[in-house]
Amino acid sequence: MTSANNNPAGQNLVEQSRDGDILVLTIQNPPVNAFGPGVPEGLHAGLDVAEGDEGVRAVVIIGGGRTFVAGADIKTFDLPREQAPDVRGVIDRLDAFSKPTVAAIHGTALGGGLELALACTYRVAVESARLGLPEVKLGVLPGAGGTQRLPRVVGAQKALEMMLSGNPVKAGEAETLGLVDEVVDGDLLQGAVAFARAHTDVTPLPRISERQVEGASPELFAQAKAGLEKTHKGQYSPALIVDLAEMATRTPFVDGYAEEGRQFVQAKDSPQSRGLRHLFFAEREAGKIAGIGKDTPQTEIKSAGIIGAGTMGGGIAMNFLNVGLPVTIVETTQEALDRGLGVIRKNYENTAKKGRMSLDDVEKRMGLLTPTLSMDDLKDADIIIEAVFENMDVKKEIFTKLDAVAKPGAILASNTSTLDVNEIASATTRPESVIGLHFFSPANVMRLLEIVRADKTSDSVLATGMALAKRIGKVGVVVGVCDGFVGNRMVHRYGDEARKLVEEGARPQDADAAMHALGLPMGPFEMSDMAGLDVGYLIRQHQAKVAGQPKPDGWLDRIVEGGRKGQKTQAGIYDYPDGRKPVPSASTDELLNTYRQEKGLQSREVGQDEATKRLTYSLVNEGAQILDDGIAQRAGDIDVIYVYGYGFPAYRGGPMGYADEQGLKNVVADLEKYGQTPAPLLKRLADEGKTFGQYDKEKASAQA
Ligand code: 3H9
Repeated sequence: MTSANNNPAGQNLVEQSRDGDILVLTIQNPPVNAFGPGVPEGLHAGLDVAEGDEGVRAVVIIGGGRTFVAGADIKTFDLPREQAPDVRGVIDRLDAFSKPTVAAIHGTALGGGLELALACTYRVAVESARLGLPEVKLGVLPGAGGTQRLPRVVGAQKALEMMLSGNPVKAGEAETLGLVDEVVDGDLLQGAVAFARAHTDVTPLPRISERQVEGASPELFAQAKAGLEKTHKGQYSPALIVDLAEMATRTPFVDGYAEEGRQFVQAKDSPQSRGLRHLFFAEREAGKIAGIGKDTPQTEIKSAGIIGAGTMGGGIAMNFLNVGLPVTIVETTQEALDRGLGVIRKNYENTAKKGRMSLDDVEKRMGLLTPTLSMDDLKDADIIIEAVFENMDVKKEIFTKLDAVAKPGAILASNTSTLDVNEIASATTRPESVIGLHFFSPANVMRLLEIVRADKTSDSVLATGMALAKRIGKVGVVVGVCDGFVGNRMVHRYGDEARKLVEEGARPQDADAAMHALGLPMGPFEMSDMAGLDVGYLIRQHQAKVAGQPKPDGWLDRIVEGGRKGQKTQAGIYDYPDGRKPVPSASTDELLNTYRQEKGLQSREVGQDEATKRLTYSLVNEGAQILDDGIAQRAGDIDVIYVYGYGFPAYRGGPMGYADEQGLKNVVADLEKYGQTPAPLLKRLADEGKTFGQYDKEKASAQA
């Protein structure tokens, strides 16, 4: 079968068949029937037949395979206009078509898929189908009539909700909203044909484009605009969606539709959309592991064991309980166990209070959790995840015990965030079963999972880890063993650069503001305060001791020595008068003044542009080295890690995607200007005029 994304233009990807007086057009463009080249052509060919044959009294459009049309083919967004599939052309034709047309929906009708359905006279769907306009998630707006037709069907408020969240509705709700005319029980095609046949005599044909929008008021749009500051800060396309929906309420369809077409093209060509599209594909690529095919055998995971009921262990346990997997959780004292279980219960009860879960569900999940003080109780677990504090000796001791207790074939995982998984594995007689699963805190919320492949981790264990990530709703990314793996290794370099900026004269809040300017919710110092300053402090002290160097005496060390450890002590680099919100600290200013004087440091004004570049490019530079070291498979993987684990805005494309957008030559020039040495791979790509995106593609085709 041809894939969704490589059909030469002109190919007809729509099968025609007849059921008496009904012409059935089946879109065949696996895997998701994207509206790519060949689909408009095929639909036009079908409509030609329907038009020319008096025996055809109605048309049914259905998707072959697992879904209706899941949207425009995102890969064609970069094509020159004349090569892009003419989605709007076929939609216009359907809107004006002289015979009834019925969209028969299963799987998902998303984006251009739903727009296709909205241009048909009627829509029927199976109960499991979902319908939505997710374009906002790609930095664009519905561009084939969606902004004008959806409000005319579901009303302005619901249309805004659907288009701004990008989330689909289920067929049942769609029927209540009038978006679906009938939910078909049984065979979709038969149901759709019967529906079409029952509507062959309707005149005039109802057309959504001729309807008026209901439920619109100027306040609704003003409120929607105001809300964007919170939900879509810094983003370009959401405000356009609001404006276009508003236009649908007061202008003829054709005017709003023409404006939508113009705005779609602009949004599509924006760096924000390029960034989000890059992330869309990077996330899907990240799930692929070079050399490990879909047929790699996997361990069936029916139960999990977790060692440690602290914040991490508890959060990890919740992921498994949420998908119905029983968990045995081990602690060293009854008190710690009770505390851990109490926190899990409280988390669930809070969710229930917010109405996002029933109390019954809380009990169901808690019922799957078995607390114990004995590691022996882990003997039946299919996977065991160690989540105790970061100490190699303790971890090795635990893995030696696990080796004795765990059943053959069980996966032994460590949630270490920095330690050498090879060394941990060496404490067992089965290093092939050992893997790192680095969850991010809060582990029940953060979507990232770094899957650490140690030297001897078997392919099967790795493939199981990746599948497990998907099952518990995480985005899994494979990384190699090194200090800090991908994310934390980059953060270390970023932290170094942030400290340097302050030494040179920036205030901590300036460095943080420089990253807010890029769209990060937190800058480096707000992040350090949240994580706890003592952790980095202890690492620096330890490293110096091991290296036989004098005790570190940086300004940050002095802050910690003054008892300010971050948010948890309500005082760190910032003050926390209300417990959570950082407020610039006079005490830190004073400490910095003294420090600079003592060390004879010259203070200078550091501009925001310089700070943003130095901080961001320190991430990019370390990312390039990580790539060259083979710790990450792809630059795209690094972006996925940094977006899902560290809050880098997806619409900037992640740090590596952002660097591509800036031009690697410029990145190198800036690094050099500010005294950082560009990583050899970065330098080479810049010299060759290439991007990280090209690097990933070339590597993938060399491996294919
Ligand atoms: C739009 O429609 C604009 C219009 O308003 C205006 C037009 C003028 N294009 O996610 P999966 C690939 S914007 C190209 O792993 P799942 C995907 O890369 C679009 N390719 O499966 C992957 O490839 P590979 C609005 C696409 O079952 C494979 O299909 N629509 C597209 O977990 C399987 O995908 C959207 O934003 C696409 N549109 O989830 C929907 N979609 O195997 C985006 C998927 O080589 N898609 N691929 O890695 C989705 O949300 C999910 O893919 C979907 C299936 C829910 C459909």
